[in-house]
Amino acid sequence: MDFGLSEEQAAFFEMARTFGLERLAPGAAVWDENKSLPLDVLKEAGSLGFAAIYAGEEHGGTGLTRLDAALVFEGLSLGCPSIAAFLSIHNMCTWMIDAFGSEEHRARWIPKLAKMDAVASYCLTEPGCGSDAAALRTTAARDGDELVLNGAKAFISGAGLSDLYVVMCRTGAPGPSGISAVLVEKGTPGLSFGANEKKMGWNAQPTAAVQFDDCRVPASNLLGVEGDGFKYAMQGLNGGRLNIAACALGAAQTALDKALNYSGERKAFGKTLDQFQALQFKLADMEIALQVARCFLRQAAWKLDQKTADAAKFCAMAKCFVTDAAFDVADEALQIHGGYGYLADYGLEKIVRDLRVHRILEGTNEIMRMITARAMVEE
Ligand code: FAD
Ligand code: 2MC
Repeated sequence: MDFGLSEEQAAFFEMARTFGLERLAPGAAVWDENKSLPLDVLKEAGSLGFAAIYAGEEHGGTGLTRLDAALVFEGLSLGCPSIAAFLSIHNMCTWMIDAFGSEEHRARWIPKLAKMDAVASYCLTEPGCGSDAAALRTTAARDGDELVLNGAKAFISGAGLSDLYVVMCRTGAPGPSGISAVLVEKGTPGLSFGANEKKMGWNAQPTAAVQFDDCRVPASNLLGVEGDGFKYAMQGLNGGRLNIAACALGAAQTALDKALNYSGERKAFGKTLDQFQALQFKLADMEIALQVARCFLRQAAWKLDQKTADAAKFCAMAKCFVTDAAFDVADEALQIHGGYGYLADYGLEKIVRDLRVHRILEGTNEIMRMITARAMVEE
């Protein structure tokens, strides 16, 4: 067993880390405060191959592995988890189109998505169902050569800004097998968006409802096979969950690095904080938690690359463990900064606000436990 990174993987990580620290970190606080997404910076990320990381090379994807992607998202989120996570959702959509789309879909969209000349959103959640995703009610009814969409999606990252929406909707009977995935382009009559939600974190990216009112698209916009959309959505989420975890990991590492530096400078009772054993043990526990999280995440990514039978279970377990551990580390890092941790200038409170939602989206950590337990019972 080789636990080290190959030379190539170390280079990908270094490239992403440098981009995260030099291109994302300096703007992160301002983007958060102004609630603005830096599309120009995202395009730069696209030019490095970070917008279609595990899409095939045929149409301009980068053709890397899930493990490589986990490294890239860890590196980027050292600078800003909100921007890195936005890119991760875009990557999930890009991969779904590359993996399940027709030759026409792939030739049309992958080159643009890979360069961030087009941005994609993933539309599964609805106002009435989030965790129980297979209960979704948005319909796509066939009318000649068209599909007519009606319904609403909630909490859609990138809604209003994105050029392309991968929409999971009902084309058949209740339950997962009646769900299909359909591509809807911005500008299609009948497609509209709610107001940008006011959020605790992830402020650099928009989140809004998406509404379909007799929204007509060509029937050829159906992604893959009718009735297989739920499975595509879940397969997309396997990789998405790894990436969301990787984003939490990178941001928590930044929080830990800040806490270590601060505890070496700040004095109390005549010595620096890092001389108190209680705080040394706290720092040690944080380091242990992140190293365990990193190993576990990379193992899960490796399993997805190898297509092992237990890969989906490992993606769920890693998402749950890593995002919980990363949030706890970020919160402890804030605590080590005392009152200064609570001030925006120190950068800790933003990380805590951003990482809170990693325990909720792409499947709550309760649902990750449910997936794990179901697999255990089946095994
Ligand atoms: P519910 O499903 O109503 O759950 C409420 C609570 O009950 C949770 O704690 C949940 O864990 C718990 N619960 C539910 N069922 C069970 C059970 N069986 N056992 C134990 N506990 C249970 N969705 C998209 O499709 N695309 C996006 O781009 C997207 N972006 C998002 C961005 C943000 C900022 C946020 C906040 C959400 C986003 N989501 C997106 C939606 C997100 O995936 C859902 O919020 C999430 O899946 C939970 O669904 P829900 O909010 O409806 O909660
Ligand atoms: N990988 C591959 N296939 C999967 C899968 C996975 N992770 N999960 C389910 N499937 C398949 C499953 O094998 C089954 O296929 P088949 O009929 O061939 O046996 C089919 O999908 C239906 O699965 P279930 O019978 O398990 O469906 P059920 O409704 O009981 O439960 C559950 C599905 C709870 C696991 C799913 O609804 C879920 O993951 N809920 C959480 C929703 C979620 O993650 N939302 C995230 C929205 S995106 C977001 O937040 C962003 C920020 C982008």
